[in-house]
Amino acid sequence: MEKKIRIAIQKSGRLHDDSMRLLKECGIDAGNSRNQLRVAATNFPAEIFFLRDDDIPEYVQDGVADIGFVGENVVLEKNKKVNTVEKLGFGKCRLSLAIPANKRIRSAEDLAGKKIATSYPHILSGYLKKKKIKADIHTISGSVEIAPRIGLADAICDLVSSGNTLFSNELTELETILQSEAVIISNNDLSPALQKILHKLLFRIQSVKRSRNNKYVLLNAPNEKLDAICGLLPGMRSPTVLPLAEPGWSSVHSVITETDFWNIIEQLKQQGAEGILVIPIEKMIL
Ligand code: PRT
Ligand code: ZN
Repeated sequence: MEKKIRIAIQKSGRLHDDSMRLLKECGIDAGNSRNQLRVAATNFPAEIFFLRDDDIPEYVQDGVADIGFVGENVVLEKNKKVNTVEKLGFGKCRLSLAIPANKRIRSAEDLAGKKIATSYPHILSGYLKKKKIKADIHTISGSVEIAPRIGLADAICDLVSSGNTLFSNELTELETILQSEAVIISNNDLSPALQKILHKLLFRIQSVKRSRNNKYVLLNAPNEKLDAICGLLPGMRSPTVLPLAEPGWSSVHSVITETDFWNIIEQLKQQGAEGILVIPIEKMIL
């Protein structure tokens, strides 16, 4: 029988939809499977397991699943023996210390002797130890943000993304302990057959990630400006230049990255580019 890689993803919660979408964009169809514990992909040697995110590192360590999609924050907190093999670019957040807005606490050092509520005792104790701060960690599993208001703690250490939760609980961020995003973890002893499937999956994921960060650009340029315009457009090798029916003009095609996108577009316009079209890329294979 053909070997299948067992992939653990979050059953429901913040990472579920993005994980399923990424698999789909990699051509791995797991159907509409939310209510099942596990489902076989129809067109890739994979089985998808739906689990609570907190359990994923242990299942991957123990070989119940071969790989898992989970937040880096969970991987570091659970501290299991697994390999982190790829960052996924979604589920971005930070683990931060926060304090009631009215407290006279200016830095993490001022938390010495104070009580900090968190669901991340392992990461927090490592951080405090490194900074030689002796504080009292109070572990709670949810609604950490209300702990100061009910007198349970002087500060909290929790995940933040937009900052709305802190704001509506009158808490201010003191320091960021960790930047996190969803990652792929793998079991330490994958067989060669499973490693091969993992590489195939990683190759597809990297192509999808690259395509999300890049756009395809088409524009018209007067021939005398071609050098300047091509200098702004590196492309995968170099830009493609095709003559237009109108004499003295060419069509230029290239790929630009999201990060310098507007900057490059403005410079292209300054150099006389016209009719600029920007198109999303579905897959980008190097
Ligand atoms: O049921 P299960 O155990 O699987 O899920 P869960 O409830 O433990 O986790 P879930 O779905 O809430 O989060 C899964 C993962 O998403 C986390 O481990 C992080 O890696 C990632 N993630 C990204 C976040 C956030 N952003 C986030 N903002 N996880 C939680 N939050 C919470 C945070 O704890 C706080 O309560 O959202 C609130 C803050 O958000 P803002 O936007 O108000 O700052
Ligand atoms: Zn959880």
